[in-house]
Amino acid sequence: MPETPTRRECANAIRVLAMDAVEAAKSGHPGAPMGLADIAEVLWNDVMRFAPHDPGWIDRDRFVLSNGHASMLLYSVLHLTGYDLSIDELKNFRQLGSKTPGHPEFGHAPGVETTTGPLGQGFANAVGMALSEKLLAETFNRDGHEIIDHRTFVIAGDGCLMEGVSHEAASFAGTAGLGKLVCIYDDNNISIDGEVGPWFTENVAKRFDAYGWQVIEDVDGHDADAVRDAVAAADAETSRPTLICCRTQIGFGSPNKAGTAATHGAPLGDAEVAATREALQWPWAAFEVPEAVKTAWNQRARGERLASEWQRRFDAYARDYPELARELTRRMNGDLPEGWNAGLSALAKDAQRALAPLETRKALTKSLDAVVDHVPELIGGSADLSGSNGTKFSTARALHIAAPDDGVANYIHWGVREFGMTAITNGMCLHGGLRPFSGTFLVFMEYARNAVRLASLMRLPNILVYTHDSVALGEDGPTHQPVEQLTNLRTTPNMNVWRPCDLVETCVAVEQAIAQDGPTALILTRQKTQAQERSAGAFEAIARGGYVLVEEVDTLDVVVIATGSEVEVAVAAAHEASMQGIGVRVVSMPSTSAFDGQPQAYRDEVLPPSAKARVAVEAAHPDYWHRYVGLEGEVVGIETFGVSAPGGIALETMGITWEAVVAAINRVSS
Ligand SMILES: Cc1ncc(C[n+]2csc(CCOP(=O)(O)OP(=O)(O)O)c2C)c(N)n1
Ligand SMILES: [Mg+2]
Repeated sequence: MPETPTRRECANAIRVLAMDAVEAAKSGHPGAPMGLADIAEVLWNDVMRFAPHDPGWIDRDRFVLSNGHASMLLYSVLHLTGYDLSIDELKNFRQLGSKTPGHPEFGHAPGVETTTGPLGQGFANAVGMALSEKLLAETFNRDGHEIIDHRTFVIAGDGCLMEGVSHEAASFAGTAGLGKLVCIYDDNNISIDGEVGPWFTENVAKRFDAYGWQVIEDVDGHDADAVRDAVAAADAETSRPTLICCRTQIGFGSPNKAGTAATHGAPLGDAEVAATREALQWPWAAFEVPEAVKTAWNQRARGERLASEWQRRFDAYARDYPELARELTRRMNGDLPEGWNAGLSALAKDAQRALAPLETRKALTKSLDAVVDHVPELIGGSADLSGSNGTKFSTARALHIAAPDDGVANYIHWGVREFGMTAITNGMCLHGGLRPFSGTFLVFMEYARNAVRLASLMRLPNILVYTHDSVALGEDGPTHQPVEQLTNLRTTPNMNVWRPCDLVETCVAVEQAIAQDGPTALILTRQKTQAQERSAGAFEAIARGGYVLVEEVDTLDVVVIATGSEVEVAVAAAHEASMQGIGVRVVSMPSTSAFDGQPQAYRDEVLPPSAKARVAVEAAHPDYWHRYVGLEGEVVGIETFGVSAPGGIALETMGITWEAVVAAINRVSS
């Protein structure tokens, strides 16, 4: 091989590494990395600005591999360009404890910006990253100081562009005018079942054109110059996102399997690997990359240059705008400002004195009003239910609605796009610098479900507001009345779930959500709830997720656990039971996830192991509560779909009444 390898030779390094790693793992997806290798070579060697020695450099271009099954493309490139990802990690592709899991996972290999694999969501994450870049640039850049100025690149395959979430996100990105977002479409005409003709025929280019994107069609994805020219055209367009449609051949280089679905998700096999090596004129052994190719790929020196050049510009910015520079650094580090929660604490104290009934969704608005000005990185939104969700705080400046003079947007009308909204806000969390919260009805969490799961898998500090949290929402009926969703959220690993009962608990829930570095679901009522009286001790204990709210008599006969709007039901039942001579303790449990994280001693104090007579009440599926009430306990819940009727009647019909709780108390105590 000559001193300077050709571009094709550099790209072939990706092809063989991908093919070899899949062979070694005896599983994986060689086809897409082989098909995309020429494009990746152009992106990493010519186009993107990044710093392998400093993967967290805040002004790096972001890259998302939305077709996450092509993970070996990303791992190969990260290895070759000089990220801290050794060849041994590539040899350990898909093995336990490696940095190279089957699909790219955030937090494993440096340079992996998000977890992808569930098709289409990476695309939406990229939209979120580009949106964050735009909003942060508007907030922090000053004349002559373009301190935030990076692009977001995403590669998406046929699968990603078939998935509905990419349609939602593409539509939003066009509307939002994300000029620094570039999507490269791997148009290889193949998905798992074969040539896509029978199931994917629409004109993708026309669709994106209709979304308001610049579309560059018919690019030969194996022609480096053509790809580079297309990216240059994308760069030149500043007000629209760009889709570059690249025709590629899946499994490029494999003499007998290229262009077929056989390369999609299985090792090529020894014979075909050998034949491919031959066809690519790549005589080197598995995982061996010749020095000249390594040198051509290594981007460490360029990355150091780019990052230090940016650092010089940032230092100048910090001299001219020291406060802005400090603020940007704080926000990108994910630190909260000094005293950020003072307003919330004051509101909670006032509310504890005032004891006014209120919908907990309206309690959310009050809580937000008490905190948003102190935490400027908060950015709200709703999927077309702003008024219903209570997400729109009084100083909200809505994207594309607020006058430019009002300042940078801190509120987004997401339109009716729950999945897109959630996957996009995941991308915003990944980008850093903004803290999104967004709302819909609890029942429509399911539309967004897999993005909720990925927020949890990645432990992103995404705040998910879900209102109209039970059959008590009333007349909209069973299609809108959640039953099984709370259990679903609570059994999602890493998810923090809060279902506060009144304004005081809502203040605490919002505070905990903001303080978290993982995801939180805030579950709120449509209807008014009573404000609960509390001792000073109970007030302090709310943050622990579960605490003794009411102790009716001296003897502890029965513990009743309740959340949200059913706390008042439990309190009424406890009162009645005490008249009957049964000693009842009411435990308010706004957050099982927070409560479960408390020391055993505290949990035993609230739910004494000896107190086996227990009742839980929640207007939702009962099963989750058996872990708190045990086999001897009872749960007053809802096991069927709801009914179309006014909220009070719906609750009564579904058996969520204080009388039902009293009956259960009597049964468990007898
Ligand atoms: C949401 C989701 N559904 C299904 C899958 C399983 N799956 C993985 S790749 C794939 C086909 C994708 O086709 P394409 O994007 O064209 O990939 P290519 O075969 O071209 O590499 C499917 C169905 C998935 N990963 N995510
Ligand atoms: Mg395809």
